[in-house]
Amino acid sequence: MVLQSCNQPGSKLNEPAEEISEHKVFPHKMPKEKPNFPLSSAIERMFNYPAPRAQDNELFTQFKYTRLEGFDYSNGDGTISRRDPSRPIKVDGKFYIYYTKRHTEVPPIGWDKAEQATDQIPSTDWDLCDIWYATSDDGFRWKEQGVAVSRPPKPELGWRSVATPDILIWEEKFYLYFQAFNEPSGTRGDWCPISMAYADSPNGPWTMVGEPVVPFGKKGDWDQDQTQDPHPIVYNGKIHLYYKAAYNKWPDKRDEYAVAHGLAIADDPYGPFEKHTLNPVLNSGHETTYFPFKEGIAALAIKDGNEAQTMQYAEDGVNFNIASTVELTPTAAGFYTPDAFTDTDYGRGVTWGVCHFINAATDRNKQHSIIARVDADLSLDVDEPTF
Ligand code: AAL
Repeated sequence: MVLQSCNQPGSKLNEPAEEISEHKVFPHKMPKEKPNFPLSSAIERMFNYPAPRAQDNELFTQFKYTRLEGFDYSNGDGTISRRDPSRPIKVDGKFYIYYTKRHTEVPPIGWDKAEQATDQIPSTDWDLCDIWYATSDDGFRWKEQGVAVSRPPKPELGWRSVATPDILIWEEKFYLYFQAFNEPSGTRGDWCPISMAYADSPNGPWTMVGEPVVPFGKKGDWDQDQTQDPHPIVYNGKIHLYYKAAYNKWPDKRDEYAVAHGLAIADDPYGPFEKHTLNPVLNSGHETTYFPFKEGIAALAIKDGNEAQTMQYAEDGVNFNIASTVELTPTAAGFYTPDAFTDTDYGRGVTWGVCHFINAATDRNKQHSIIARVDADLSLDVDEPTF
């Protein structure tokens, strides 16, 4: 039997809906372009995404997690923690990650009891930490190599904790940006600036600059109390460092707490970093995850804010829009992004990285975090750059 279309005499059943000129009801076949008849707001804004169907959208993905091999956690008793890893880099065929490591006699007592913290008792999971590093041949099995950047003696910047690093490769040298604490994180929040250490090799030795490289904003600015979660990318010939700050009457009124991300740009890894006049540039996301994508920069906003759990894209690296909504997002993710350092004019996207999981909700008395691998499908068909 030959099937006849009921639309028009003689038309084929599989004819693309957008070619049926009188069609005024949303067609059965998803149009690529926005139809020019009235649409509901929900259907209208589907065409603001990179593709109306999520499965065609290059900035849509699901995430897959794998536990890393090679790390000891003291049976999960809360005395050893690893969190906030940098993006992996590959040097001489080996992957490197840098991360916050806490190894304390007792687990953290909690930010709300921070006044009871001592030089041995941590307030939060990222208090009394150093920056460690590990290497791997395959991104799954890791070998912890030792400390990369340790806390300097009191009262030098970072004496209380150094945490949340990310890495930049610039003119064949290595730069670790991180949070430098001079007080336990706690009731005043994480009042710390971003500082930096540099090395000729990914194995160190690392030299701390000992001062803030992305200082706080001036009193009254959104980032007046902190600069956190550095995420550097070479873009348009300059170092673009994305960072986070918590703001809005916090910590006086913790329930009004909000977070946003800013952008600071420099010609040199030592700075000066000039803050973008449009800061903040991302309105949501508790940690920073950025990578070059096509001509622009893509970002993952994880938790916190109206646009939490979204992938975003800015063609100019500054003006971000939602590209997709994603779920089960990786916390504090750093993706393997070799073209973050090559000043690419066409970012290739990412397929895997590292992130952390925290057990705070299940057993706060043994609070600690573990680093995991995350796989994603956010890549374009572009070759991996070589150094
Ligand atoms: C993390 C990051 C920063 C915060 C704390 C440690 O996930 O956002 O590093 O200061 O939590």
